[in-house]
Amino acid sequence: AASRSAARSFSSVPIDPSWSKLAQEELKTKKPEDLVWMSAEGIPLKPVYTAADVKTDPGLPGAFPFTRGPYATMYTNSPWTIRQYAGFSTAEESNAFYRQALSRGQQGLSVAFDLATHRGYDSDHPRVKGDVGMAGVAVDSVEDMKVLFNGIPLDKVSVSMTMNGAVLPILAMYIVAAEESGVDQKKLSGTIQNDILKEFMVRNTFIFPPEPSMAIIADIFGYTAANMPRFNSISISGYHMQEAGADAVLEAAFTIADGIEYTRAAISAGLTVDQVAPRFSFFWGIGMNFYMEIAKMRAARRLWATLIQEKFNPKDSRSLRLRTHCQTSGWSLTEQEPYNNIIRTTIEAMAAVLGGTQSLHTNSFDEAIGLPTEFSSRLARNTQLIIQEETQMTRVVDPWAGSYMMESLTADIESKALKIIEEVESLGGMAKALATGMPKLRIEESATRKQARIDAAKDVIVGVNRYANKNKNADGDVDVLVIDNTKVREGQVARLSQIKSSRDQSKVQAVLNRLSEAARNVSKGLTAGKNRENLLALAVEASRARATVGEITSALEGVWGRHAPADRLVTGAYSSEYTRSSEDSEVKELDLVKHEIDAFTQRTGRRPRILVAKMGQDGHDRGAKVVASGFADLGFDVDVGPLFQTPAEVAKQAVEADVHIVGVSSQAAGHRTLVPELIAELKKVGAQHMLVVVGGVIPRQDYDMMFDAGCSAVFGPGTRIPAAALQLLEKLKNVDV
Ligand code: SCD
Repeated sequence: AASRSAARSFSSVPIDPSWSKLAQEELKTKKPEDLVWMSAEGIPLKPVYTAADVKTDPGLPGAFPFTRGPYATMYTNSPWTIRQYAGFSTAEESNAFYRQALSRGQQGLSVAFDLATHRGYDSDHPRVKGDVGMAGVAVDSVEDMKVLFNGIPLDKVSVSMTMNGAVLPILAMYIVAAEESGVDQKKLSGTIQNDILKEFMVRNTFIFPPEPSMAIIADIFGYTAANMPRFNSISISGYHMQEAGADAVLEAAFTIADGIEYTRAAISAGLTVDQVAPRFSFFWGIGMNFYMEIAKMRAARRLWATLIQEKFNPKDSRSLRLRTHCQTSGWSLTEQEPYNNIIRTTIEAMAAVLGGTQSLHTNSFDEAIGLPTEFSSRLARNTQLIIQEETQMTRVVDPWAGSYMMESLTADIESKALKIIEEVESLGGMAKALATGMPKLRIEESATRKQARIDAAKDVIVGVNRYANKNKNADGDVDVLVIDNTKVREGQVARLSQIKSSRDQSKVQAVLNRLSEAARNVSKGLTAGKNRENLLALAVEASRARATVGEITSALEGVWGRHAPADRLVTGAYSSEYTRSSEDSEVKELDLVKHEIDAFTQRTGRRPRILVAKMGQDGHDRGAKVVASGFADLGFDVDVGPLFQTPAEVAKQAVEADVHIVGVSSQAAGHRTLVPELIAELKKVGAQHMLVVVGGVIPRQDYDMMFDAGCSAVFGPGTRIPAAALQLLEKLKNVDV
């Protein structure tokens, strides 16, 4: 314990001496340095800041280096866009939801597609049985897209689409749906996420390998620059890095480094920085560390302006202006005492607004449990309306400017992030850095350390690791939206066959052949517009001819293949952080786990072995990775299955590795279909003795269904890793292994 508290003292952090004298009287035996708090980013927050801490003048909003905001007048002239991310089930149902939201104060749309669509599969593909319509809306063709926006004026309402893998068919279908409703693409305003680098890093809804994926992005830049002047061609996203466990510095650094890489990709494709950068946009996650998040947004704007100026010397000042969307942190929401999430979201929304966001999504309080209902969506939207219209917060631009603390923190984040950006650049830029695995591992290590701090109650989460309500029913039952996945799928399958029987098949085939030809030319290194066709232009033609998402994807996949990532696991980070952060009693719990593992090993001749599996198209793997790292550090043998498996594939791997436990991680509602199938598959191959446990976002209502199917345990969000390990070791005592 003595060495641990020594690690917490910060005698090198400069503290104002006059203040220290004043403070000493109140502190009695403590020292002023004891009040310094070290953030996850490794930035010390001091109890008091003075003018001596401020080294940088932030300048004016709307002017280089844009620390204070991309626009001069900001919200005083035009507030941020209230833009809630939504989509579920069928295009009809999502359309009705959008229209209602717009009538109740929402200002822009943001479409969530289902995982089948993200990964370029039509709804009738056997791999996506559990995914259709679940975590977003199912879209297979331009006919679905037309229904999705029916009655919504696309020349007036800006539409953001979160799509990265199947970005060509989806953006193409959006263009064609608008065109067939009488709106020319020139008039379309909105944003396509189109950020593949972070998919390879953390979000995992890629389809093709990195090189052709970057070619797709460059083609989209080229096409939108020429034809869609009001459309943002990319949303360079740090949000998903934060959700995967990145701290604020890692999030800012890797995102800006991604932006630099995309600018380079555009220039190599023959475009100029000023043709593309003014229509780049960004996307931050906003978590609970209030000052840090505001400072991150200010620092990121300054970094972008400075680095783009330095590296590409644009003529148009709009190329230097970082405009961003923000989303409150999904990860900070808890399943326990879900109404606390309303408060968390409000505080995070305030940080986004004080940080100067252009567009904002506020989470619904029930998102750690399941899909939001009409009630919870309304509360989430009203959170923004109240901040925008009741609080007068919009009356002043960047009110934090000149705060000793805020300017100092902004500069600290800037300099720390700059170091990481330089490290990425020295590896040859983000695409090359990604190939080394560096960014992914840094984020996973940060996530694992965070989990250890939470398990040790060093990072407090009210209602989870402190002040937990012993009365489990105190909050009553929270409703969640339940999707009838089978019904959505049947509807989609019927529409698909109707489209396929009514279109001109030879026309479809001809354009798909041209797509494959263009894909081969991409592989040969030819450039769009010069010696090969633009992929998005071809996808637009294909969509007009009623080719489907799956068909357009297959035409490319036939040439490029589907990307299968290699993976590495973080080791040592969990146990070291846990030991450093814990009180002695909690460290003893680790000894207890080790003791039980030894007993198991004595009894059976080998260590307990667990396969951590992900099924369906759900690529959210932070939970799976953290659990795998934690269990490995505790002394389990851990196998990590590849992403996107079918239940049969998981059963096969479990048998081959002869594991004792299969741990399924589910974040996107696939468990209802996939877990019972897995248990059936295990029986089929004679592995009914294996314990199946499931963890992740599992609504309370589904627990009985999981137990009835044969699960041994369900671990919701907030489960401490040592506690889960002890529970499993206890259960293994009753299993003949
Ligand atoms: C703005 N304008 C002003 C002004 N402020 N004019 C005068 N004075 C001011 N103070 C003008 C702008 O120039 C612009 O005009 C117009 O008003 C709109 O403002 P904006 O700032 O461009 O705002 P908006 O249109 O809302 O665009 C914001 C972004 C855009 C640039 C950030 O990219 C965007 O909306 N992104 C949203 C991304 C998103 O929803 N992502 C969801 C991801 P011009 O147009 O003439 O310039 C969800 C997700 O991934 C979830 C997790 C998961 O699934 O994994």
